[in-house]
Amino acid sequence: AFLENVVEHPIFLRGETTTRFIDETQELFAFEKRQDRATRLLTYIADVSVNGHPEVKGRARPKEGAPRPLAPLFGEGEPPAGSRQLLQQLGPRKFGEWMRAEQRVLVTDTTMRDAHQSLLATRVRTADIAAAAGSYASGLPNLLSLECWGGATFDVAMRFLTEDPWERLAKIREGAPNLLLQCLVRGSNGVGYANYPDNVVAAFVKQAAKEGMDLFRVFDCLNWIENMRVTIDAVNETGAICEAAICYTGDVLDPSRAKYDLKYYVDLAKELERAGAHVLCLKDMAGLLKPAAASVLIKALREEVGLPLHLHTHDTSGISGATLIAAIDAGVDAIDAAMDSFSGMTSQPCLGSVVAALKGGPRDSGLDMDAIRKISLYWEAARAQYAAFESNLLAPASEVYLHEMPGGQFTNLKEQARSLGLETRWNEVATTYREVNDMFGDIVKVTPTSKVVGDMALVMVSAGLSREEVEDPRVEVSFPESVVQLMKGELSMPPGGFPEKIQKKILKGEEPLRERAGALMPPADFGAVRAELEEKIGRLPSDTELASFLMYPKVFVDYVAAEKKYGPVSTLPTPIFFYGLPVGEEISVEIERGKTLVIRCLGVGETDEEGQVKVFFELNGQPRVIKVPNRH
Ligand code: BTN
Ligand code: 3PY
Ligand code: ZN
Repeated sequence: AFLENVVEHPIFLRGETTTRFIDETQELFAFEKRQDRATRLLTYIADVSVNGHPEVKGRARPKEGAPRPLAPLFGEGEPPAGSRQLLQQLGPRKFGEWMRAEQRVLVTDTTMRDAHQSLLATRVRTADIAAAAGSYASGLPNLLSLECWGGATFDVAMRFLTEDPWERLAKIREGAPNLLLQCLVRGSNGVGYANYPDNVVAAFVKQAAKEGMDLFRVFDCLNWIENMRVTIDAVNETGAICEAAICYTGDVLDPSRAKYDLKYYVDLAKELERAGAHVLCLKDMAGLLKPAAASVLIKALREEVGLPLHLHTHDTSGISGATLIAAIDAGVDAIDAAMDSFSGMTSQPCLGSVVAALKGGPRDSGLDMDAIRKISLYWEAARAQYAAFESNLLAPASEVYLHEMPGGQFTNLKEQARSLGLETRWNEVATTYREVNDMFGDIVKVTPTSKVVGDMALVMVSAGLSREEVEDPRVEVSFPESVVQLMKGELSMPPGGFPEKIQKKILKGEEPLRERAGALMPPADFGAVRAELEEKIGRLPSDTELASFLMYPKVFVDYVAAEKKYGPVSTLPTPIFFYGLPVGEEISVEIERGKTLVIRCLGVGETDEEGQVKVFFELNGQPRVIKVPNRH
């Protein structure tokens, strides 16, 4: 091993060795194999430096020399008391009453969840998210909440970022002890894409509340309240705020979309109030709510129900700022917005601009413009690291009123279409998406139903199938599995069911469910599942690990294996995580509180006959050599 280290050392290879080479080059003596955390982390850095990260392969690279994001702090010591202390004081029911009585517009910042889900394929890492928590806590203590968890973040954290979503929650909780933390839960689909047994969803919610989640926004992908009750009840057992969401679709002022008229929304709202919600959310996931419709709908909802109303929208059309102002004039209690540098397009409206528009008026949010600007600058620098995940969407698009795709899906589906060679046929995909919606009975499209409609649209465009052909019983169509699941009623059920003819064809004679899927599933036996997981990971799993496994059995086990191999990669700065450590550069990484590694890369050797490459490091001043395969 020693000789190998000599002949492969960059100094040796460059022919720059002197008589002092062996005496002065301590890393030549580094060949121990202890697989401690530091070694695993070095192995990861070596591997990604040599091979690159598969997630950014072939994609745009961040600009050279971009500044490292530095999260600002405002003031010294403990942050001022905020919405979280108010919740602890009042409890969730009274907190809702306080929201409703409040004159100020209450603001939720979505940057940590929906904004990057909608702009950067959910790829923003814990390191960048958690770093900002203290900035919000000290600079914007009168925010209503930070939406920072749930939705697609849970899956993506484990699947693509090799990190634990619960660790993210813990770090945000620690950084922002004064603000409500908010998450998105897909009713009985949890934070996944399928139905789970009732006790799994309930246990998940309980665990999240225990780990510090304060506000659960609960929706169902077809607005089916039966599918939301288990989640609503579970939230109400925890002391957290239960915010029940109605997904907005169609156009409430358009008589040709009468299925989704004012009565439809008001009835749902009343039912959710009866179901035990503390807050009502109007969730406009695609950004279809036009200003005039917002005026009418918000007024009606606030007149007909006693709950505070929280509006969520997306700026895909470019007009959502006007929608927010109309909603605020109509009396909406709270709004969602994204920090300026993460706003617009498929994301939420621009937080700073909305706050500025309200300044000095009767519904002034009270948020500090200077703090907003500084926090936005932080996010701007953080965003620059994720150039690989930027979509090429350059302008707002009124075509959203045609296809009605949720903000988070729009750019994703475009990317999927591109990978299928349909890049130049996007207009067909968009039109077909709408046709599938109409064929399925004009349904709510939000995760997971939006994915099903997207799957079907891609199949039709790729195979050149028209709606007539798909509906024709004589034409053989191979339907995606997700479409079969939807038509069976496994995700949720639309009021009045799916159109019978197409449902029959898709199910090929199989009967659809007559009941809620979650009620038909046997409850999970947590003891048995825990034992199964222990067997799989070779140690006793924690409660949060069990909850992850119940949501995503395979993704979680793969994550554990990757973490075991590579160590705590979530602690690496984002450029290092995706691109490795450039030769000559040094980083310090806090792998746990008080335990910091200082890592410098000294050089990368040649590839040997076995295809292995040595990477030379200095770890806390000590030389280390790591061998990794060259996979090029
Ligand atoms: C996993 O194994 O699921 C986590 C992904 C990490 C893969 C590492 S990143 C550097 C190196 N390059 C690869 O292609 N794979 C590894
Ligand atoms: C999700 O379910 O992830 C969503 O963002 C739905 O809008
Ligand atoms: Zn959204």
